[in-house]
Amino acid sequence: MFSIPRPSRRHLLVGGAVGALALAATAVLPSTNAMAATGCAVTYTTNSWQGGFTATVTVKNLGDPVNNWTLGFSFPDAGQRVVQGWSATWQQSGSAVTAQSMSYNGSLGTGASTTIGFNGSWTGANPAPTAFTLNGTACTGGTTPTTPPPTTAPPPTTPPPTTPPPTTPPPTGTTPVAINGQLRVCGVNLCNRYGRPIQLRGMSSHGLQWFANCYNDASLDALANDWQADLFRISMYVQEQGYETNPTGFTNQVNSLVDKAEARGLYALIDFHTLTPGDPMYNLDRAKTFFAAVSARNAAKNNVIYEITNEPNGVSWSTIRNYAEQVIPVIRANDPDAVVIVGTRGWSSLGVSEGGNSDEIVNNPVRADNIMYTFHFYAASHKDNYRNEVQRAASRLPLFVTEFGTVTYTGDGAVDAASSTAWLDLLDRLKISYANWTYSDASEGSAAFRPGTCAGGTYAGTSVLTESGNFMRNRIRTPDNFPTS
Ligand code: IDC
Repeated sequence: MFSIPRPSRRHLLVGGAVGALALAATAVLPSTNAMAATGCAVTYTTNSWQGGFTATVTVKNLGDPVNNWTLGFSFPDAGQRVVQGWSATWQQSGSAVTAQSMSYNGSLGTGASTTIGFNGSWTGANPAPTAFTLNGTACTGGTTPTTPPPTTAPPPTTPPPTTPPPTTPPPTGTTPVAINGQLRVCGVNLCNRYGRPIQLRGMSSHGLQWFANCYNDASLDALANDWQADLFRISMYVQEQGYETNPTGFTNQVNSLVDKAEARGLYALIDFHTLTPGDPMYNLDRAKTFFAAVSARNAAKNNVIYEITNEPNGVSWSTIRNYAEQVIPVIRANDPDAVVIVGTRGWSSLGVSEGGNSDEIVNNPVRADNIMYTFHFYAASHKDNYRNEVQRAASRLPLFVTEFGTVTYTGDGAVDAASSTAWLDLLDRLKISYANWTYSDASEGSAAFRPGTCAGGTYAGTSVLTESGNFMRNRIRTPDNFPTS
């Protein structure tokens, strides 16, 4: 399917809670450097490519409980740099690196662990650091390891294993997230970890409050494998019996779907689905609470994109912008490198449905980096004048079609195949990412599955699909050809 170089992946386990763990790790990964320690154990894993890498660092506290902590290590090569970190405050001076805990992950009980990470760059070579400290205490046992160093022969009573114990296989490297990694906005495009523009194609859930039974392992397997999608939009309505009625329950439901997407290498678009009332300020406090929770919980993942308001309507662009400038910092405090998408005026029509156009955004953009703007359309209702505005705006603003339908704006009616094709051809040409409304079995023309499909539990193949579902599966299944260098 994809031809890509397998990312080089190195594992290093430094320190172990007990000698047996250290020995087991040594047996599994002969090149690792494992020594016992009393204070802490650190796992440092990188995904590296020419000139860059992503490091995932798990810190386990083996000493007394701490309320805040600083991890320290030195890069072995002078050309290694931390570029942007997450889940900690990262600093580098010469080759010395420190990562200071955040408010939400500072407390680490005895035996507790937390995962932090960073994107880095390298020039000469990219070896893993070999020594770590936690609040100044060495995690390695230093020069007096309490278990024999790896070169010491095991005692004769302990024969070396004849076959290595099972290990967690590295990612195969063929899923959308494995290939593209952490995304970021570059110019007007969404770019992958190689800094190259990509287009993500996928499906939106329906309201989680109504169609929870459509989102499970089988349906997400079908989306990833049968549909070959890149993206799953998680539509969490705020009103209409949504988030406002049970913040904790809906937050947990969203997080669990983020995990299911991650397990399949899909990007997860977290949609704070405001609709009525149309003023996002009505939900400002809820948005801050919700996004603080999901961004802290998912900060270390590289598959999450945040959509902070679905379809503002009946409000000015300056109100939407004000909302965005209050919600984005809440996300950035926890997850500084994630892409954030901002809804636009007139049901995310760039203002067109309320008599405006994208100039109001270009002239008064949201003051934040790494953001995109939402455009939505329903193909049977929105045609050439909308397409012309998207084409005009696309050279000036990073756009993301987080929702569209093949039918009318009611979500129902017949598929307009001609207009849908014109739209998707345009989005493909401009490399604008999209999610189709909906991956559900709602009794309406926009739903991909026939009514009753979710109760039946079979999602793959075409026999369960509506006309819209069939149209979308055919569009989404074509190869992505993501750039790999
Ligand atoms: C529609 C659903 C429909 C539901 C209605 C109200 O398809 O079943 O009764 O919402 O909650 C949007 C919205 C999206 C709408 C969709 C179709 O983002 O929530 O879903 N639509 O009307 N904007 C334009 C169209």
